[in-house]
Amino acid sequence: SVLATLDRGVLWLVLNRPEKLNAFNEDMHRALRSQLDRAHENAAVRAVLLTGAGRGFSAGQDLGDRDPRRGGPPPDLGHTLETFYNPTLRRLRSLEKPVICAVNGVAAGAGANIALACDIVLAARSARFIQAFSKIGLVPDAGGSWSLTRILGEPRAKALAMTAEPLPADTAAEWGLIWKAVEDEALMDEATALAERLAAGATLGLGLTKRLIQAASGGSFDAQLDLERDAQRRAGQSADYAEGVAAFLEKRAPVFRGQ
Ligand code: LHQ
Repeated sequence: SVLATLDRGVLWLVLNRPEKLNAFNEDMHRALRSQLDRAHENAAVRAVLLTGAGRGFSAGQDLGDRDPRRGGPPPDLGHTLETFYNPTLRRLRSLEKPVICAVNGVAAGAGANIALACDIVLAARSARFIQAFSKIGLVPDAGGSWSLTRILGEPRAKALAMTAEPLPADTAAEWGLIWKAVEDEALMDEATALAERLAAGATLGLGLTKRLIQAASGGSFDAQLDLERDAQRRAGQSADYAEGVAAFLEKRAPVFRGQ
């Protein structure tokens, strides 16, 4: 249910249940999680590119998985989050490699918020982000209550979450929720070029950059200066830094190895 290919340092992950708009069932969760673990462990993976097969990115939780009409006790969705969603969200954020998301079509519920947890989000102009939870009596999950509020502020976060109105890709870009909206036909070319460029870059430094920027919203200016010092100390000892400076002085293109 997740197609995975490693090409030029980019681990392509394609959510692949197109007949269900790539809604998440347990199988897809396991597959995505194990691929993200692979991305973490394998030094040959220098960037990840996440997208969806077919006309949607992901419709969130597969609502057919637990049909309430079948009866039985109410489900423990907290357990579902703890077991399946939260480890994946934590892995996406803690992975010290750039994760690019190409939102090829509708992204709803947890599907929208998984996209928003990626580092650089490109969306097809026809894509929409829907905080669908309120329509079925649920609350935003998969990190959405955090990312929407941090990025947009309470007024827009609350309106999106309470109304479940679809947010067009262009507006998402205008509001700073994503990096950019691009023409539908150009999405995969742009996302691939970006992922390949980053994968060929000084990825150790990019991983440290990711960690640093994510730490910023939780701390003070003073504490952040300390974190920058520590990260720069580490980056300054990397082979890529030596190569970057040598290439600059020799007026040639650098060859980075992510070390
Ligand atoms: C689907 C789904 C879907 C199954 C489309 N499931 N089949 C929840 C609970 C548990 C634990 C933790 O977390 C969560 C978090 C969540 O993610 S809750 C939110 C779940 N998602 C939604 O409520 C979105 C439901 N889907 C929709 O509102 C629409 O499908 C959207 C707006 C995404 C797309 O609309 P359309 O473009 O009109 O497509 P469609 O509705 O015709 O869907 C195409 C097919 O995909 C259709 O199947 P069919 O056999 O009739 O062709 C849908 O039933 C199926 N599908 N979403 N989440």
